[in-house]
Amino acid sequence: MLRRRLFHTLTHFCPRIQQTETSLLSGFPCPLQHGHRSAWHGTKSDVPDVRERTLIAVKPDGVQRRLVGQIIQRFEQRGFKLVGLKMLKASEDLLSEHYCELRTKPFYHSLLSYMTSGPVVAMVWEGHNVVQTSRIMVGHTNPAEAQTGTVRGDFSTHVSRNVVHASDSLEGAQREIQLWFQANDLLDWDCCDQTSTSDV
Ligand code: DAT
Ligand code: MG
Repeated sequence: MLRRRLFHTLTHFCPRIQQTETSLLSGFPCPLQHGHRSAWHGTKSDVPDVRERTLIAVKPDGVQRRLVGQIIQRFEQRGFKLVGLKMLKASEDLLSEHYCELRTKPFYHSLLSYMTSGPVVAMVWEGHNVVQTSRIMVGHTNPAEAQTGTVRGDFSTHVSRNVVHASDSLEGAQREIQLWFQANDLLDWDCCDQTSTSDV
C-alpha cells in the first residue's frame, strides 16, 4: 500500500512513470522492464512488484489426466491471482517460438509433437515474486528429481510428461505471456484479500 502510494506520488511529477505502471498492469513489456531502469533512478526493489506475472500452462498430459483443477487450486491457495486463462490446441508455430532455446536438443521434435497432441490450458498468474515461487511450486524439470509437494513431484514420473510449464525468469515470463495472450485477454481486477496476502 505504502509503495503504491509512493508510486502514485512519483507519477504525479513524472508522467513517464505512469506509462510504466500501465505496462506493468497489463503484464506487457515497458521501458522499465527492458533495461531502461535508469529512468526510474532506483533499483529493482523500488518497482512495485505486486504486478509481477508469469505464464503457467497445463500440458496435454495434465489436461488428459484431469489435473487442471488441482493445479489451479495450488496457485489460488498460495495467494496468487489469476489474470488470464485459455484452453487451446497450441500450433507448431507458437511452440517453436515458445521453445526456441531448445531447437537444437535431441528431444525437440518429440516435445513439439507431444505439445501439439492435445489441448493445453494456459494461464497468467500475478503476485509477489510469482515467477520464482511458481518454479519452486512446479518442481524440477525431471520429475525423478522433483520434490514431493511440487506439481511435478506429486503428479509425474518422466521428463517428457511433466504436466506443467512455468516461466523461468521475469524476461522469459514477459516474452511467453506476449506469445500466448493478447493484451486484452488479461484482466486487471482487485482481489478482495489483496491486503492480506501482500503489503503492496
Ligand atoms: P522446464 O520446463 O523445467 O523449464 P526446460 O525449459 O529445460 O525445462 O525444457 C522444456 C521442456 O522440455 C521440459 O518441461 C520437458 C522437455 N524436456 C526437457 N529436457 C528433456 C529431456 N531430456 N528429454 C525429454 N524432454 C525434455
Ligand atoms: Mg523452461
